[in-house]
Amino acid sequence: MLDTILAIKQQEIERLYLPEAADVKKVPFAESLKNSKKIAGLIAEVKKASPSKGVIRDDFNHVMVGKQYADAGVQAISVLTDQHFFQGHRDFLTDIKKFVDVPVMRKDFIIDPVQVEESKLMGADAILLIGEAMEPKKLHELYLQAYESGMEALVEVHSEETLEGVLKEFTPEVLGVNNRNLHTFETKLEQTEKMAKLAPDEAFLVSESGIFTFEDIQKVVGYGAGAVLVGESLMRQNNIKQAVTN
Ligand code: IGP
Repeated sequence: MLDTILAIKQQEIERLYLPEAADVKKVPFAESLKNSKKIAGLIAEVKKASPSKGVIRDDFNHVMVGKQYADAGVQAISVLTDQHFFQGHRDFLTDIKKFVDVPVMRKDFIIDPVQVEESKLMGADAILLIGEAMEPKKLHELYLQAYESGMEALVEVHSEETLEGVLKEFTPEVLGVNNRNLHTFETKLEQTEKMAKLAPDEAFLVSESGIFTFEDIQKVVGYGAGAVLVGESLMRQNNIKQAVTN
């Protein structure tokens, strides 16, 4: 699946045109996650659909969801901007960013410098970089480009092998463990435990995917996660604010 996604991304990159710069103010991402007073920081994801589940919410409105997350006091908002597989759009991020004060991260398959530039123009405070999508050296280059252009990055890995490769090259400030395998969609929270054992203490750990209950949060925090990234289970709530507060 990941290979198919990346092949389509490559085609999109070839015909990409850059948007006009959004007039927004940068908000610190890592700092917001680290300063959470709750058991873990929360990155809430604006996710209309996914390749494994299809459309998650029929009455989806990206600005409404983003505002509700911000009102509920989440530490950051992740916006899926991939159109082809997740039914997102880059305008979703720009629109949401205008209405909220919390940091907004762009969730997409970023594999080329032009997409980093695009993210900056869209108004993103942070971008996702996926370890499984490219060689560690390239990942590091895009990571540095993000910070040089005033953004931050969440570096995500799924497997031990990928993490080891990344750590040989550099130590990301914020390290995400995707509990879901992007090739098979199999999701196991224990993936966070495995990666936590390999991760250096300086990397702030985020556990991503497959988190549905408070017990799930307690579990990954026990493994060493300082924050969680939650999409589907929040998107299915009738009352998002209440769900976040609980
Ligand atoms: C959210 P979930 O199971 O809570 O909906 O997962 C998020 O972790 C998931 O959307 C995700 C993702 C990704 C999507 C993690 N890494 C990379 C696209 C690309």
